[in-house]
Parts: sequence; C-alpha cells; structure tokens
Amino acid sequence: MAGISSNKEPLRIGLIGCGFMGRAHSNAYNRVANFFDLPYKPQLKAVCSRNEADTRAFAETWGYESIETDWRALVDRDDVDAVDICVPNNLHSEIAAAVAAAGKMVLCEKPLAMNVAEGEAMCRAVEEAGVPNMVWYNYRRVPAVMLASQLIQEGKLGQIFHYRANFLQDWTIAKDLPQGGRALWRLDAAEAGSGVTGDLLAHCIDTALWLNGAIRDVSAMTATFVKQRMHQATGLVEAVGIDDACAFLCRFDNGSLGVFESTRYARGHKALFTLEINGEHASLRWDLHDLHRLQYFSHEDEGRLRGWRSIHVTEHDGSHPYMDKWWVPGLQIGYEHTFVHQVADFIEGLATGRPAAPTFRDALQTQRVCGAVLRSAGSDSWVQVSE
Ligand code: SOE
Repeated sequence: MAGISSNKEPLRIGLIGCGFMGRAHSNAYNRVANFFDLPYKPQLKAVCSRNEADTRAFAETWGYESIETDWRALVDRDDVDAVDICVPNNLHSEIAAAVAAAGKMVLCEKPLAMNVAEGEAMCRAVEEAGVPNMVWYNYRRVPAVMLASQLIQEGKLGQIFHYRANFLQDWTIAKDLPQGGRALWRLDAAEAGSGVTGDLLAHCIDTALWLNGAIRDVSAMTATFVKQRMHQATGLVEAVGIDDACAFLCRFDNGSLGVFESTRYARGHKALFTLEINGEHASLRWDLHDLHRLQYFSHEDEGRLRGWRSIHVTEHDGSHPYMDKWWVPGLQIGYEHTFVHQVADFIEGLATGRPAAPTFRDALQTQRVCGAVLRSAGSDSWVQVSE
C-alpha cells in the first residue's frame, strides 16, 4: 500500500457518552489515519459523561485530552469541530440541536431520534445551520454488504422480487433483568423510544432502504414478553413499554416484497443479522456471524456449475470495497472496522463536499419506517410510510 501522508489537518472530536458505542467510535477515530490516507486526522479533544471518575478513566484508555461532565460545556468548547452523540436516544435531539446551533459538525449514534417528529426537527436544525452530519448505521460499511450494493447497482440481480432480513438476539430473556439506567436503558421506553424496532430492526431497515429503495407500506406485529421489570432509577417494578420482538411485512416501491424479523428472545442468537435478496438473475445472502463472506447465486452460470458461491471478501486489487486499506488478501477484518470505514467516509465527504450517507435526512427515512411499523402493530393494520 502507498504510504500515508503525515500532513493532515486535525478534526477535533468531542464525544458525549462513554458506553459501548463511545468505545467503538473512539477506536475508529484512533485507527482511521493509520489505514486511510485522508486530509483530516481525528484528534480526540474531549469526552463527556456525568460520572467524573468514569469519564477520566475512559479518556485515559482512549486518548482523549480532556473531560467534561456537562454536555453543554463540551458543545460550547472552541477547540471542538465535531460532536459525536453516543448517549441514550432521548438525548439525541436536544444535543444535536445545540451542536448545530453552535455551528459544529454532528455525528449521531442510531437510531436518529425517539420518533419521526424529533427526527424532522433534527434534520431542520443541521440543514439550517449547514453543518455536516451523519448517523452511525455501521453495517453498510461491512465490505461484503458494500459489495452486495455494488452488484445490485450494476444490475446483476435484475428485477428484485424478495428482501428478507432478521436481527436476532437473546439477552433480555431473564425476567429479573432490570430496565433503565446504565447499560439497560434500551429496555426503558422513556429513554429508548422503542425496543427492538428502533434498535435492531432500524439496522435492517437502513440497509434495506439503501440496497433496495423506499418502503411503501408495512404490516407489523410486536410483542412484549416480560411485562414488568424493576426500574433502576426508581427501584420500583414498572410496566415495560418497549417491544421485545417485532416482525413485519412490507412492499417496496420497486414492487418487491419484504419480510423482517427482530427479537431479543431468540435463545442462542447473540447478534444474528442476516439479509437475503432474490432477484430475477441472481440472489445474495449475508450473515453478520460470517461477515466477510457474501453468498451469491447466479442463474447465468453454466448449468453444470450453478450453485451458491461463498465469496471471501478480502481481495486487495480494488475489487472488494475497503479491503485494499487493510492486510493482505485472505486476511479478514471484523465488526470494529465498519466504524473505521464510516469515519473514513465521513472525512472523505468533508474533503469532497459529497456528504457520507446516511445523513440525518437519510436516517429520517428509517425513522419513518420504524414509526409506521409501530403504528401498524398498534392498529393491527397496513400502514403507509409517509414522506
Ligand atoms: C443491542 O444489543 C446492540 O448493541 C445494538 O444497539 C447495536 O446497534 C447492534 O449493532 C448490536 O446490538
């Protein structure tokens, strides 16, 4: 690989939130300039969360120069160019509006917002301020998924008939798992907005909209299997307001049919994100547990040899997205690299003026589908995905 120039402008990052996603993004900021030759290099200026000792420890581990314990102080700093929001969903919109008003770039963890109205307000805030913005739907940047997108764009599948996606987990089956607060805010509707729909299905929907275009209408069902859990903030047993599982049917604008399923109650599955697309000439299948492989079946292959191919997406000659930046052919990369790719694309977007997707506006469309799914489940009826 050609050498990487050391002459780079700093992109001064302020991170809000020290959880799992704060770690994933910090890792990406630290690594991107070692592997991608870009005009800007992330400089970890400040990290913010409410607990001072935890924030200091996080800053030391990941290399942040300083800490804040009030997100407003971080947003107001003159030495921060871009603010990364990695806190529970109920805080996204207020922080994003403040970041935009301060004229800073904003990167926001998925889902964009608690609901469509908040998402629309966030889009208006960043667009009126004219600040670069992006939402972290990282699975688009798995090389095998990006390759799938290229094959579809090239017309290799022809007309698309079916789109199928699952995201299955099993970590909330225990009835004594509390809701709310640290690590468990995803179980609290007041902090998360929804359950698996906004958390896991949102990934499936983002990828589907990108690969297969707009979704017209949906018919969904949800279930909340554990109806009460102790809330960590109050110590009281409170009603659970999130969806534990959600499945929906949909129709895409291109005429294809979609089937989506997501749950945190699929015993044995930890993070099984799979997608399959069936077209007129070919089909594609991808599985997060085997993320460097793309399964491909082409009806145009010679009959004797026709069958599913398992493409090991590690070529270095430019044929496999991103892979020329990493090791040597045959050596694979993993989950954390998807975030490195997303930072690289964000920086590239700053340099070229072509914003990296998904922007807030792109992610609003996923929010709209999630909203329609929840409305459909609540009303037991087909619901249009409105613009
Ligand atoms: C939930 O367990 C979770 O961490 C999601 O919030 C992430 O977005 C997903 O990538 C993995 O699972």
